[in-house]
Amino acid sequence: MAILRQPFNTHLNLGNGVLVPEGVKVVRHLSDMKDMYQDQDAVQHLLKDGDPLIYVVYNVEVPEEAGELQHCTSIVYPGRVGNEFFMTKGHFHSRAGTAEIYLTLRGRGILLMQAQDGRTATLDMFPGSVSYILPYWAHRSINVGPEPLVFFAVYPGDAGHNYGVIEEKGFAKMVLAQDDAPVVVDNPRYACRRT
Ligand code: S6P
Ligand code: ZN
Repeated sequence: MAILRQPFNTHLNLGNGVLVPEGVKVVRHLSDMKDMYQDQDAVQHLLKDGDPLIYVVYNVEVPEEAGELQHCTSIVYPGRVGNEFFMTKGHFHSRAGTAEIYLTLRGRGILLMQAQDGRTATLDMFPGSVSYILPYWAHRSINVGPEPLVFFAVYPGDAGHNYGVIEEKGFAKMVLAQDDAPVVVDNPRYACRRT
């Protein structure tokens, strides 16, 4: 007999982004994404003193099926690797033609996006910003402020995550601190990796 499902609430702490129940928790340290940062000397230096926590995601458990809606909160901690701000790995969706919405609750961030043809776009993330990520665009969130960047995301149930392209090629742009302010610059390693 099929299990009858019931509508359900999850409690979102608007201050720190933690969900109760916390669902499936994903934790990423620097060692999980060390090749994604530009300054490899800075990576090694940081890893010698420990392995900084970069971000945590709390995912409400929902079937990965069409018609469902995945939803989760991400908390990207403040910090830098050299001059590069802490950031998420970034991904396309496995079902690439699926959009996503990010509602920022706390902190300051830059949402870096990239189309399959290499075009890029950025949006500012700030409390109350509702960012629409287009279908077919990869996306990465970068904390450019002094406190945790917290945002709530909703996306199709069967979207999935494709990390491979970004792990291999990176994004065409990167976000660096210049005099403590974020600047979006070309990623010099991106062109090399395309050949
Ligand atoms: C899922 C959505 C976010 C990210 C999260 C971590 O589609 O875009 O929940 O998964 O911010 O980023 P990443 O790139 O490590 O999955
Ligand atoms: Zn996504």
